[in-house]
Amino acid sequence: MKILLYNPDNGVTRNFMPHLWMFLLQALTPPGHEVLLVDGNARAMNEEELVAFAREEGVELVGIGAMTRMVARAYKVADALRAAGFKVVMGGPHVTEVPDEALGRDGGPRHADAVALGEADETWPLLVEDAARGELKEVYQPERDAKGLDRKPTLQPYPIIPWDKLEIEQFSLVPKFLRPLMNRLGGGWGSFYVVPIETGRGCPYGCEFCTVTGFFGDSIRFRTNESVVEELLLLKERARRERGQFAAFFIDDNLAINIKRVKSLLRDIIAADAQVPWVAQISANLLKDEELVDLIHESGGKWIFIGMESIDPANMADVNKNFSKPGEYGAVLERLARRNIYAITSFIFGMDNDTKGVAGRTLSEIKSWPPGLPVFGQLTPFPATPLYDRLQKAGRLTRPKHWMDFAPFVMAHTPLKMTIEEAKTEVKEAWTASYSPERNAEAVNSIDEKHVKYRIINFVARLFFRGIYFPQMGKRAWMKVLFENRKTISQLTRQGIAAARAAKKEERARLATAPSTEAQPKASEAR
Ligand code: B12
Ligand code: SF4
Repeated sequence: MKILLYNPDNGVTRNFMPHLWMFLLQALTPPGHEVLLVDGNARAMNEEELVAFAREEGVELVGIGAMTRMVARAYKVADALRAAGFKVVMGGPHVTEVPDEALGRDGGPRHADAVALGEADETWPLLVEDAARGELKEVYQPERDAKGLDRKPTLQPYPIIPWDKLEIEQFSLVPKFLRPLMNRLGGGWGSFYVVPIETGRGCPYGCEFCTVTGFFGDSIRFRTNESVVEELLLLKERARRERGQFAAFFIDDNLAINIKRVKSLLRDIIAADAQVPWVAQISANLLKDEELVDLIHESGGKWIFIGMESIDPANMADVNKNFSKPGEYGAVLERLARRNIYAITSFIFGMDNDTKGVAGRTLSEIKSWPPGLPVFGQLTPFPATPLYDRLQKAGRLTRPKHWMDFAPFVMAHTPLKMTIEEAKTEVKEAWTASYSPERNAEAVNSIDEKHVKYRIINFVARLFFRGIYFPQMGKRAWMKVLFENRKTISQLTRQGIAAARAAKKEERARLATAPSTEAQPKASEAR
């Protein structure tokens, strides 16, 4: 049977990195079936084009996965495919949280023939075999334990995702028009991939707005260190073979949730020489451990995503995230920066204690920290979260099915101390000020005691992150950004050339003063 797995485009981050679920389910598909992957973020197709593609390819089953914010788009695609006679199964967080919607059991139209609820690692092979026999059921759900909860996959063993062979050209982060130039610059920068790798699942913290504790459970399950190390070695081998740049995004919700275990993983990565540059999500409270931060550095950690949410402790208490202390954020970021590790700091506006001016207050705090990549959003009640239930009970949801008419950065409930419109304005102000050419220059200059490569990396990352709020997908948009930031670009170029010359000079001096065996070519080579 030919299966198509489809991920709808999110309209924002586009091809930032592949979605793990598609590659994982492909690896878990029983032998004898062929799986095609289409990520709408990297390969845009409208409904008609997708239907035509599925027909041409002779697809017999379509699997669609979606987060809440893409689910309306996912339903549209599913409707078109079903109207054309294809069997459609949907999975992922949203359908798990609101399964009746996809199946049309809530009075609305039906969008899927079947849904796979929760973690599908063990149900997917059964579903595929049922579909192949023409016996697809409506609902696939993990078996239940004695307490009536989903029995979660152990992640041991974990399937091999062949990153060394997979076709991922569409996910290169270097804009097409810049590739020839970047190739000429060398260093493998003509292509740059970020690849998702999970090392464990589950989070016990239960923050009020988050779906993770509900979906993956509060008990954490880890892959073996060996299987993670093997996956990293595949990436490293590909990077070497293709002379390209590959980074890993450890997508665990909190990589350091078990300090002892993460240290042992990082030590094993170092021992196996499996380091690739990596990014991971770690909460601020776990980054106080100096030894951990040393290991992050030694194992290739470059950027840490920290869900800071708010600089107001009252807001943190409101959303059950008291374990993360705003007063400690500065010290945590300094600790990372001392090892040249920087942070992607995520903030939420529109919390119940937020008032007008929250953007300005947050920005001035951010400016007192080492330069990171701040991202901003608004508090969103995702279905099946404690936040959703609280707001619903209080009658505060203004758009209870906000996902069906998705509006970027528009809240679905009214915060207590500001309006929905004000919250949107604050988010916009925060993005605009954080990635303005002036702020980019200021951020880069604030680390002028560091090697120029760190300033360049910081600057390039800022240009990409700016694109999350101000999409800059085409050549024109990029040219505009480059033009606006021309002063910083020429400053960094001058500094980069000077640093390269100094390094060469130093190397020549070193060779000149080195013992003759090292400095002189061997007699055989000289001839
Ligand atoms: C990586 C990630 C991202 C990446 C996404 C890009 C990418 N290429 O992956 C980035 C960093 C960009 C991102 C951004 C956002 N994210 Co995010 N993200 C994640 C994260 C940490 C990991 C996703 C993952 O790969 N998980 C591992 C895989 C194996 O799990 P899975 O996807 O759930 O798939 C399993 C099952 O669901 C099922 N399955 C999934 N799809 C399908 C399809 C079929 C057909 C079948 C049969 C089964 C199936 O099978 C898989 C194996 O069991 C999750 C949290 C988490 N732990 O999952 C949040 C999460 C998905 N994100 C979330 C959110 C809210 C966001 C943002 C909206 C945040 C914001 N406010 O801006 C943005 C929006 C993104 C966008 N622009 O659209 C929420 C989604 C909640 C919801 N109900 O939709 C999550 C669950 C985290 C949370 N805090 O609640 N995110
Ligand atoms: S926000 Fe992060 S720490 Fe809080 S429950 Fe979700 S995954 Fe866990």
